[in-house]
Amino acid sequence: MKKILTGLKPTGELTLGNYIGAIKQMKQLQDQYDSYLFVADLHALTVPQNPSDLRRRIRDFLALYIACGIDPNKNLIYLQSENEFIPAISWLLECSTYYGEASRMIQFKEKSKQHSNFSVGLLTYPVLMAADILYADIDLVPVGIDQKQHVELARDIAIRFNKNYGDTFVIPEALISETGTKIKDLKDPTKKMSKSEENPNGVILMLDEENAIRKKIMGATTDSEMSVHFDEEKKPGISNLMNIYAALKEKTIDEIETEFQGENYGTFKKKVADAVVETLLPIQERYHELLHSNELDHILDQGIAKSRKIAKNKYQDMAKKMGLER
Ligand code: ATP
Ligand code: LTN
Repeated sequence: MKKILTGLKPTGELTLGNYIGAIKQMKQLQDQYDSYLFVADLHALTVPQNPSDLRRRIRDFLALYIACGIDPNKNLIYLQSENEFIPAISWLLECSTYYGEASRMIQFKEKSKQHSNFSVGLLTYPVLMAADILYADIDLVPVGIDQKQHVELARDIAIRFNKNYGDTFVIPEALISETGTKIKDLKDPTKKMSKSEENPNGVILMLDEENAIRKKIMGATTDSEMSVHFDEEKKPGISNLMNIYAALKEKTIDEIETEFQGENYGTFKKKVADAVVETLLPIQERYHELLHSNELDHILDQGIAKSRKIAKNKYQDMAKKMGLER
């Protein structure tokens, strides 16, 4: 069975866009692959973090993903920072990475421009990401298009290491999902629904309360035509609500057009709000249950034990090949 790995950077809050665009797909992938899922908490440190916020977000993210249906029996789940062999492997890989390669990464170029003083970690970030992937002989890495270049760097490093020291790593591939529907901002449906958006009324957070969800959907920007008809150019607001409804109810756009023929926007929006509430409320309930039990710790304890064992073997193999031996 092929191995797949997802890394979650615990920054920001998860939105309905993340759920429909990424988490739902992950639930399908976990049935087809040997799946690894980890919180990239070491990666979060490349930019300044408030320790107590970071600590809370690490648990929050995990609890939410599991509450959404990421199954601990189908995924090896762990925290990156609890596996000390990963940064050790990263160092060995750094010594097989050219400065030119690392400094050419688009994310590094952009982020280093935003700050006058930035950490060396921002430069070595993709090498640590290569370690995350290569230690476990991962075949496929599902990532957004912004991370594709980093997976390609991991491939280059792996190919070089294999050439210099003998077969050590599986060469991973990025899995870019282009098919997922992009959910748009409810207030400005020409923009992506994004956790970094300043106007909270356009964004549904996974942990929003029922009243807030209903208010945001009832207040979504639409048009003056009064027909539930899909046209992303002319009717971006209604089309976005139709996409949300389609994804959550597993219906086609045609079916939705038929269902709401002759109905007004108020009736349609109420149905969309019902669908979102019906989806999110049980997830939130499970999330709170997880946060207040020791289930999360149990899952992480099991995950890290396996992950460390695999990483330790890989580290020892690499170190030996590189001449680090008594
Ligand atoms: P930001 O909004 O700050 O750019 P983000 O919400 O896009 O961040 P990421 O961590 O980059 O967060 O995204 C995680 C995953 O969720 C990616 O696979 C991305 O494609 C998906 N995703 C995020 N927002 C949406 C959205 N509005 N519609 C569909 N998929 C989304
Ligand atoms: N860089 C990714 C998070 C990440 C990751 C990984 C993803 C860290 N290590 C390994 C896939 C595989 C991000 O910013 N979302």
